[in-house]
Amino acid sequence: MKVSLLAPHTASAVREALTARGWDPERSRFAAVGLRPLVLLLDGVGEPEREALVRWGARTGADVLSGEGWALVAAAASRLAPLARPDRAPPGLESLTPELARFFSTYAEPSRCWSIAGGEIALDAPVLVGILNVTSDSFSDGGQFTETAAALRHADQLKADGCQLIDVGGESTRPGAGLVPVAEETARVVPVVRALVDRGLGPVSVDTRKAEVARAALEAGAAVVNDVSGLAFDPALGGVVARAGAGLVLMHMRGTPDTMDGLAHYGAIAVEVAAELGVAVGRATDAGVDPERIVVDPGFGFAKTAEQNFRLLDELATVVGLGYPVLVGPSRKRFLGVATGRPVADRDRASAVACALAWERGARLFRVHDVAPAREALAVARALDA
Ligand code: PMM
Repeated sequence: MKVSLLAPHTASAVREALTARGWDPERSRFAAVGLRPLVLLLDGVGEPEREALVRWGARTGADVLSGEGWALVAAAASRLAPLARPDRAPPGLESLTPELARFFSTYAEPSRCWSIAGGEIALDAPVLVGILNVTSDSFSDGGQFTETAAALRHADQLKADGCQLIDVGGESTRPGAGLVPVAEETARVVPVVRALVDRGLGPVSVDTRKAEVARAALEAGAAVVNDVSGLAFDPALGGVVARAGAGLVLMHMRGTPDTMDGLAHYGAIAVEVAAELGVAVGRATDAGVDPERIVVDPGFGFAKTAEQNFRLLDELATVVGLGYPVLVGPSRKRFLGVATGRPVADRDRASAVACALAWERGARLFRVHDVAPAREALAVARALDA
């Protein structure tokens, strides 16, 4: 007898072992996904359900830890899947099936494309989002691209390096930054958005928290709105996005750039960030935004300490578990400087590594200043599971 340890973090190891032994590919794929371990934390569980879960765990061999109002269940996905099926849910656990069914449907079949105004972006391969800041005080490329001509030259470079979406921002969101008036922000971003679209450098995203700025940018041809406040800043923004049929990035932060550093208090950061993003998704769908147009972002550097950013990066699967495509923006941020000792102008290698680690954990879109190194790092990460 010979023992081989199959790599448990990838479904390919089991799938290939089974197909090599004569199972058909579809059955092998299904079995491989089912064998992967899952740990689900259920909050808001009533006492009868909690007792029923403990009994079910004892019967099936799934691990169940629980306390008042919560339960943590751990087992292979195939063992937990019946809990999500109304026809197979064990007695006493029927009330858990709707939420678990929602989780399992996107776990088994994650979105393969993102709908934006006038088109779609495929998510099978990493999507590079190039940053084009037209602010006078952005922390990383401050003031360099304030002129439209310079912005266009930079956009040409981002495209040549392989980015698929250009994110134009006219308001710095660095810690402590104040508000830019609507007229000034609009005057910064709209000419650049229009010039990019006219030159065929789209699709273009506008990085703004404000409905008026977004409306003007969408009229100028932007296809996506990237809101760092997750629709918490301007109640009118969701409706503007919905009416334009634009894509929407909902980023997590707490407070505003001038108050966020004092709000970096978490018990379990990934679970709390995912829950708060879930609330942002609710704001978007209540405003009429189609779920297929929504992307979520954990908001690295926004109301998080360096240590918390690393925890969140490592536990990104919790955010992916919300069921929406995930965008990450670690580019040149302070936590990468803390780990590497590098100044802001020398963090593109660290940013590329962070992107590759995020891809492994389920992120699909990557907002970066320097596209070329991130694209290479992601090409290597992607080659592992292509
Ligand atoms: N970071 C910044 C600005 N906008 N948008 C999203 N979706 N995610 C981010 O992480 C993010 C963002 C701040 O960085 P910058 O000033 O270098 O653009």
